[in-house]
Amino acid sequence: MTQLSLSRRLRRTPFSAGVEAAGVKAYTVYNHMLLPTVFRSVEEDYRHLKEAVQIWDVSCERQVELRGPDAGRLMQMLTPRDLRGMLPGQCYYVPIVDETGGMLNDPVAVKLAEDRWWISIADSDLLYWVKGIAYGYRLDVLVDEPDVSPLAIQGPRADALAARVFGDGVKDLRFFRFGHFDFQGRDLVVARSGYSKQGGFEIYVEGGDIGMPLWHALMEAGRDLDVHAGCPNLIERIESGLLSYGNDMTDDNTPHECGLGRFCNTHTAIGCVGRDALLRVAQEGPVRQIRPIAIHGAPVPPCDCYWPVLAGDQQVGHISSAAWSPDFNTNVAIGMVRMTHWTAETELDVLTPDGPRAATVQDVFWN
Ligand code: THG
Repeated sequence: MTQLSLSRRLRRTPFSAGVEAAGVKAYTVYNHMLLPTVFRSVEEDYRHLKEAVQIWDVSCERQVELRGPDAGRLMQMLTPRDLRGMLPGQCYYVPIVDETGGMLNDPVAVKLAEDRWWISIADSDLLYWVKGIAYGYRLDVLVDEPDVSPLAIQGPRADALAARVFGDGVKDLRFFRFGHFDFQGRDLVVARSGYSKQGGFEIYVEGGDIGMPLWHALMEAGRDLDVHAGCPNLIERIESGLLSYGNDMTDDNTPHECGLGRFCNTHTAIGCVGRDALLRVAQEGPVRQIRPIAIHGAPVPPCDCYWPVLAGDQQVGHISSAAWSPDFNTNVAIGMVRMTHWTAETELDVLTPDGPRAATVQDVFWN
């Protein structure tokens, strides 16, 4: 079996001791930090996530903190989503684009106060781009990566578990809103959000020292709920259409190609550095776009490179993520498909490492 050589560059997290004690079987590296990918098996973890509740070490969702009078102005320079209506206490899923309109990241922006934001980043070194803009425009803002490590509670029993540790008030949180909750005398930001469609919360754990105490408290409180250590699940996130930066999109894609046009208000997002470039695609629409694709036949192998998508002998796109779905009894996949072939029910072929497979463009994701 191939192994990953651990070292200081592959940063451990405040919860690594708990993750190891829970028997983590595999990791990936995300923002130069360990991210568990398997505990029992991807399929067993999937079943448990959909039926019970899991605690996820998603410390790798690092925060880029903006602090100072120009924090809001800087945040709007980064994204084509109009942030003028956003209030403290809200989280927004925001495409981040460069001057060509190319995707640099797809984080969750957390507005703590008018002059203080966290950008909860996906896997790219966004800090340098943000620091460069702040410096180049001489903005009055501090940009850094604080000691904040998200811990997620995900699954249908997440409300029950969170209430036992943070009190019933946590159940009143609306989707993509956060509140402040006490844990052992510390004030923690807790949001109703997370990288699954099973529901749950994300705790922005400020100060690594309370990481393991919180981990133990959640595990103890959830014993009778059958709480397990878990992690973002490949099958569940493809079924749900949750995109993965670096897998399903890169700086070669516009937000519109990624199906993130609904998170763009390019006309009114004044100040966004990619605005001029995006005004064109916002008007014309993209010529290729992310689509849910069912790949027929037996379970496919892991997708660690683009798999060409063909119409006859012409390439019309590629698959970037794929997995066997036990619940839908088909291989679920995320692909980028040209306009000529992106209509639902279009029959295509996918060149998998196991050979060509019939596939069908879906109308919507599976969940
Ligand atoms: N939570 C937090 N930080 C993160 C992630 C997260 N950073 C890395 C990565 N995940 C960023 N990518 C995503 C992708 C999708 C969503 C969140 C972060 C997401 N999307 C929902 C959807 O598309 O249905 C909701 C979007 C909305 O309606 O606003 O949740 O998971 N902290």
